Amino acid sequence: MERTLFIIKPDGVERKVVGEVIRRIEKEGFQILQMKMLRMTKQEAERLYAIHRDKEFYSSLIEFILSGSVVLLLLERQEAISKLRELAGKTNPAEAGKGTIRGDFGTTIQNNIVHASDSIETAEREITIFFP
Ligand code: FUP
Repeated sequence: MERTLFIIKPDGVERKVVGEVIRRIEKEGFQILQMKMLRMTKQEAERLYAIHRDKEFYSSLIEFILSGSVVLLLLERQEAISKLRELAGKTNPAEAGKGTIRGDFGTTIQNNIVHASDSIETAEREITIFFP
């Protein structure tokens, strides 16, 4: 069994697709171990996106993730990390396939509805930020 961090970003909450997104992941066999809705602190956002600190989109990305409430889920499943990223779709909604969460609900590469950890190491680091 693997654990991963899943985030429904402010655009997902704003667009009222929280229920639909959670329905999709439960249907694929993910167990919700913990879940909470909150507004991230600047410090949490900076820890989450530390790897992107030097990118040109970084400040805009931080501003976006702080712009509203997010839903944080600690999920468990076999091969949870790769399966969840498959369900989420490619980073850019324009390239994400139909039937993926980002493909169906995302609008721009920044406003792409959800975040899903991309490796075992990243998942451990990200889970610690929000579910210590
Ligand atoms: P992903 O692992 O699919 O979430 O994608 P990345 O780690 O590459 O990017 C993290 C977040 O940065 C994305 F969800 C959205 C944002 N981003 C931009 O805003 N612009 C870009 O050009 C690339 C990523």
